[in-house]
Amino acid sequence: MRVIDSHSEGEPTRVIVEGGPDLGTGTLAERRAVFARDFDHVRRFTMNEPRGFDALVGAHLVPAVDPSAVTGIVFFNNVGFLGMCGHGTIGVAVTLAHLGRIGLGRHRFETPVGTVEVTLETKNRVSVENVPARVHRADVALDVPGVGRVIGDVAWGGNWFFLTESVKTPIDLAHRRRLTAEAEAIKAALVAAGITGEGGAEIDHIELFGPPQAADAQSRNFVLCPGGEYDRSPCGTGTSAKLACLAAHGRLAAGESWVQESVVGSRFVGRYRLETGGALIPTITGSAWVTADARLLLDPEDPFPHGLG
Ligand code: PYC
Repeated sequence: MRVIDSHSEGEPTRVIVEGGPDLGTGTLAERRAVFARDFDHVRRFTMNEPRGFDALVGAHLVPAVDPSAVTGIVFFNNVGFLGMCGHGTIGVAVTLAHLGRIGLGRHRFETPVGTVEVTLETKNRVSVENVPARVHRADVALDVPGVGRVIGDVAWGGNWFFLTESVKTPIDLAHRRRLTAEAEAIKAALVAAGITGEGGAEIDHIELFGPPQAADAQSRNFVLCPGGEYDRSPCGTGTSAKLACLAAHGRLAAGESWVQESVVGSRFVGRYRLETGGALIPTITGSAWVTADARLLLDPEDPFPHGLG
């Protein structure tokens, strides 16, 4: 299997460019289901140690349904599959540019949760106009063992998030273990309280916010991903969900910029527009850099053919 690795503002993406599974010709959501049902061993092979590690997000490129789109993408991680992935979309765009498959300008990518519009501004700088974001429940109060009372919103940005400013632990790498434990406790409390996204969907990302360190940023975040690792970037779908919350609380107007710092100090710039009918369309801008063009190998005698996990 040939893969190209990159990182988007610190968060890694591994794009399968040759040797990935044939998922058929259904919708992207159907092809994600085929991947999960028939090829989960490929996900584990690509993501797990010793070839991968828990923070890595995978992207499998498949032919788009709509011929006006450059590619379809199925995103996955160390424990399963994602709807959309903002940092991963930036990584795919920079990877396709690296391969000479796209040039500067606007392109459409299909994902299991909708089509996104990607603008390659330079060989590294990308804006992603995401699927519509929305708040499902605002100002949810939650009593979290070991953390205390937390107030937050449940919002969609391409994945489901619980977003809160209640946790007062400093958002920096020195506190990453405590932040992880607090976010995991919030996730468990949401499950215990029966709080979900729409239609009972699991809230699989927890996003904690604190003050920024840079004078020109608005906020700093820590995002717990489904597999227990934290996002090194500010999280594209998480920043999209944040924009929906800011709009719902009257804290950010359409067209204004929101500079979201990550726990490592990298940043995405977010803004949104409102469509006729009210849908909130976020745009996230950030950069990615290619780090490897590699072949993943499997020795038939390897006792752990699909890795550990
Ligand atoms: O950037 O949307 C994102 C993302 C989701 C999980 C990790 N990164």
